[in-house]
Amino acid sequence: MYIHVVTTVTSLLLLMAASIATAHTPPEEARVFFVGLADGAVVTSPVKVKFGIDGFGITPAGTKGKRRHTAGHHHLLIDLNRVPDLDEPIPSDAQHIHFDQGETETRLELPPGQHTLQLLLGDETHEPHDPPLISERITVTVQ
Ligand SMILES: [Cu+2]
Repeated sequence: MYIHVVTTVTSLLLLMAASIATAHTPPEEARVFFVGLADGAVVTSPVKVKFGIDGFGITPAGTKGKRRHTAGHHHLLIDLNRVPDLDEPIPSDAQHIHFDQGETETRLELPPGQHTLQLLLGDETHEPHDPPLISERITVTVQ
């Protein structure tokens, strides 16, 4: 009982500290995910990829004002072996695709074979949120 109370108070304090520390903190239940594309799917190129988000919003890169605290934009990570540095802006190259306009889907040209896909939300300056909103990394096979 005593331990339980201490734990609860500690997590409450941590929660308060977190919300004071940064305005770019998504709620704990927020998540990003692929819509209609399952891990292990066999697909043809171009692959239609839809980005889902729950508990947080979508807004274009560079958004000013309060909206930037409650929304971000999607990034598609392609064939990455590891998650990029979550304390830095997300790189922009063929393996890190930014959806600056707040797009929620794309048609992706991929060569035949296995590919991994992962979503990572970024803020107005393309930095991941804290905690990051990152999807499961799925593997698809392009025929
Ligand atoms: Cu970005």
